[in-house]
Amino acid sequence: MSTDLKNLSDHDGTSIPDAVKMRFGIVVSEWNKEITDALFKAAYSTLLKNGAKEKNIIVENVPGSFELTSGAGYFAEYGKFDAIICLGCIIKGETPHFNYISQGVTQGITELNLKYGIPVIFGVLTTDNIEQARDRAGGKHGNKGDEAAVTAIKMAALKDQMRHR
Ligand code: DLZ
Repeated sequence: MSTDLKNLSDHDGTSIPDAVKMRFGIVVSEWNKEITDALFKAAYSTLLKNGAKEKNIIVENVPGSFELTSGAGYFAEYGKFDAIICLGCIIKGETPHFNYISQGVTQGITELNLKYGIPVIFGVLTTDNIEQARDRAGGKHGNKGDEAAVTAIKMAALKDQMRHR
């Protein structure tokens, strides 16, 4: 196995489009709150850092990662957003629950992307333990919330660019 693990949040800030006119929805799962709070804070500040206005960032919580699909679906159905960011953390336990929740939310978010044509971003950690989650929520492997925000901005800009082509 490679030991050359790079910090996943090492993106080139200069290549991120301006988010000043973009509107975002963020759905945050309450399970493993220590982690999802850290993901949220990073995502929110990355949006602001790239020009998004506070009034254009709408945040809602859902109980667990499984509910991210319906939460994001409500945003897509009833709101007007350039991108929706889903943040969650699923940690392996003693039962196969982990697999069902992970599969459910992955498939659910994929379907939302196809159904609504709005970028719905998968900012969900799926880890073996809390340490791996901490490493990816502001630790040695960066912050997945930051990456999710960058992805949201890039996909929203890409959609806008295609629409005006
Ligand atoms: C039930 C459950 C379990 C065991 N583990 C997690 C987890 O690690 N991360 C997470 O986000 N949610 C978990 N949940 C809750 C489910 O996502 C969901 O909220 C419930 O099954 C109710 O639908």
